[in-house]
Amino acid sequence: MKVKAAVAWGPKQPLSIEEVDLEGPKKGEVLIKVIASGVCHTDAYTLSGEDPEGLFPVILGHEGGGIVTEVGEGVTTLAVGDHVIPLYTPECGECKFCTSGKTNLCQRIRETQGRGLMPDGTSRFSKDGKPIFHYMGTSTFAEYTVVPEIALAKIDKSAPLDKVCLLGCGVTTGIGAVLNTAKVEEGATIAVFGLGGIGLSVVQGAKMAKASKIICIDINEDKFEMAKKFGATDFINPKKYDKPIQEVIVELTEGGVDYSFECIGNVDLMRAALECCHKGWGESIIIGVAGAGKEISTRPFQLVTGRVWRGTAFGGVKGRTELPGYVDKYMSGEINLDDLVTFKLPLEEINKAFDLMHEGKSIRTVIDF
Ligand code: NAD
Ligand code: DAO
Ligand code: ZN
Ligand code: ZN
Repeated sequence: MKVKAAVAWGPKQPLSIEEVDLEGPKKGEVLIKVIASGVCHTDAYTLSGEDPEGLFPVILGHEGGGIVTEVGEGVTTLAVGDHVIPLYTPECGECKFCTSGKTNLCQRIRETQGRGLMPDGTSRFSKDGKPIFHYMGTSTFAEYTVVPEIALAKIDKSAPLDKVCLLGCGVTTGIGAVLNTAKVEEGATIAVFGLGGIGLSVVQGAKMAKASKIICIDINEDKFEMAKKFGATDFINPKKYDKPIQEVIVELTEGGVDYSFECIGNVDLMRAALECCHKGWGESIIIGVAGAGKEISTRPFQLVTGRVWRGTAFGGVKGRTELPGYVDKYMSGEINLDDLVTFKLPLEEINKAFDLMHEGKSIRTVIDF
């Protein structure tokens, strides 16, 4: 079929809206009509050329919501008409990773997904006979997309897809990092570095966990008002200090925070986030994705003296099992998505969504198909 899609022909180029060919779903795959898709910093990161796994030409997008329109051979858990959220971290339920009980990083289709292909090693998208790569197994910047069955979470049909699409990445990542990865307890103190969609969702998660102090660090002070709305208690603009920001936070908290979260992708701030943690028990969670070739460093004594460094992908959330519950929490008012949608744009204006992100004017722009 012919579908309209935003194609990234190469790094640093604007996305090009065109009609591309999309083959129907093969064995174990599902065709979905994309209803909405958020634009995440990770899409911009791959488009920038900084992503070592970045492939071109590609159809980006990984924060979508859609409706099943066709199922391939052997698909048993989804049917036409089901509402779904695509998962860049799939859940087969059977691989060594899924059955470990220790991680959400299902590896069943990791190798082909990393090569921008469906599990059989080919792409469903093409233009003039030349293949276009899939992105993170999801490619939601297209009117229709093909996704493996194990990479789709079936959700409540009454949930608005133009809101719950944000649960396909940013919001789940932030809340999951707090509840699943850090397991923040009531009364804990928190520092959040970066107040984009991810950082604000960490703030939201910290509030849900009943953290006592939620300190936000960002160089764009416009973000502080929204963070306050989500439950943040203290605000720091590092540009206003002439000493390392970890020192400022340690002083403010009488020894450091219980948990910190890096939501930017800056290795210097990853160090600051670790070093602002309390001696003996403070844990720092890396969420931000750093540029190709970047490395983190600290004095090993920081770890010897009890600080812990961890990372998280998709907030440690197992998508097929746990995401429907996140949607239900939105429907019951326990998760706020509405305030995070700062702009809605048609696919034709998707490049504006990237501009708004780079200008620091948006939290999330949702593409409304
Ligand atoms: P965003 O661009 O919307 O937000 C980043 C925020 O960081 C902005 O508010 C910006 O002002 C702030 N910032 C930038 N430089 C700063 C500095 N030097 N000091 C303080 N603040 C600074 O991005 P986002 O969509 O929220 O994504 C954040 C990061 O999380 C990205 O690296 C993204 O790739 C990553 N990410 C990771 C996962 C995961 O599963 N681990 C999932 C989604 C996104
Ligand atoms: O299993 O090796 C693996 C890779 C899993 C991919 C997880 C990606 C998480 C960070 C990227 C940002 C998400 C948009
Ligand atoms: Zn994302
Ligand atoms: Zn698995």
